[in-house]
Amino acid sequence: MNSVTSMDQTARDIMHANDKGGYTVPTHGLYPYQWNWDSAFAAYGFAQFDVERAWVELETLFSSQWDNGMVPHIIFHQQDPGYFPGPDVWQGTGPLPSSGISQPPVAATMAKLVFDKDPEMGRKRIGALYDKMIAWHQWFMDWRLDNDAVCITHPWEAGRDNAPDWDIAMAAIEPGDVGEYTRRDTTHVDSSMRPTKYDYDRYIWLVKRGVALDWDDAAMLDNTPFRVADPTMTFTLLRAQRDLADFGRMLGRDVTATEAAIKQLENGAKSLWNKELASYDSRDVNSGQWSGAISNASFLCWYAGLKAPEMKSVLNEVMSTVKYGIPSLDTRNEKFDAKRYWRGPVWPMFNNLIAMGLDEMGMQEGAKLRQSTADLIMEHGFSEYFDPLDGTPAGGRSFTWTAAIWLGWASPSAGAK
Ligand code: 2M8
Repeated sequence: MNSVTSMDQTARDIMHANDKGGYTVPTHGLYPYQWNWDSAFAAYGFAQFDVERAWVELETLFSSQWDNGMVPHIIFHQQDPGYFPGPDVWQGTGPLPSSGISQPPVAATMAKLVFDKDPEMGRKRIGALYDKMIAWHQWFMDWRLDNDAVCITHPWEAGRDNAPDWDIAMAAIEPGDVGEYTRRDTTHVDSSMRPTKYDYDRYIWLVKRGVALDWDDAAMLDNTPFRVADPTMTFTLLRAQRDLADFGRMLGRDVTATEAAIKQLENGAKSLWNKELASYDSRDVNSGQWSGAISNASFLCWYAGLKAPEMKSVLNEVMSTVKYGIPSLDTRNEKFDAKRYWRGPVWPMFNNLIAMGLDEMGMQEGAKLRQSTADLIMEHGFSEYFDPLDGTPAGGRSFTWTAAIWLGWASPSAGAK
């Protein structure tokens, strides 16, 4: 067993090794670019020992913002042949080479945690970022709502790429004309831990469609081959709007619009309640069907500031079926696959978000989840994700967000620094 001190040092070493100067890659090889929500977690990790570097991470992320307010999910600062699809496929239309979709907006929430580490420095840095965050959040409100819940237009947008949540919407796509392409991910990681070719054909088809429409929001909304109302997006945006409103009040800004957005998203959360499943769930907008999946995103309700008492027993039931944390899919679901990416494995950064909400609601499960995540990382290392039943590490190794949440939350020394 490793000591806490040596684990803390290893986590810092991983953050340094993945630091490309101004931005951090999730892990070398598999993900050689800057990813949106990975970077927000990286800022949180850096803030534990270098607050200045943490702000730079967020500032670099927002330097990729498009004119329409969108902050892309990947920023291709320099070409790397190890990843597909790269900038030539995506053809983003922003100031830097980028993808054409976004990712769960956790940046404002992570900025708040960074701010708290050094409020004096934070007051100097948050002003410019605040306006950019307002524009980004507004872009979601303008282009992504269905019944006031936030939708995704590509599975990669939710960050839970191959989750069963999208199975119905994916099945409705016929990617006949997708053409030849070569995946790179399966040269880095065993294919049993990654999405299938069926998934990738549809991922690439959707990218090509976006390119053909020049990533124009209105044109994309005109006809929506893939549109799913998603708890990840809805809950993270709701939480981020609350944190942004706090920043706004501190800065003496008018926060009326943000407060209205919070009300709207609270309403949207209601439209994600699947009565039959007795859980928050994803809803396919085109068919109106529920996915029927209790995922780790279902448990972001508390993080979003909702009381959600009815989710407590669901949480305890799901947690009782695994050794570590919260699986990305309820083990009792027939689609549960312990090592396949977002269809079963446990993701430490997701546990961190869920536990933030549990702690804030005064629920004891937050401490339990932190302990189980700490055990998982102590025993099995800093991998991208893990088998929730036995802890087998999966996906990429020396992973930025796992190191970051270790430093900020899971480590027994976190909070004591
Ligand atoms: C995974 O997604 C990328 C595409 O965005 C991929 O598989 O190529 C997801 O786990 C996503 O949530 C994450 O941000 C990204 C980098 O860690 O990898």
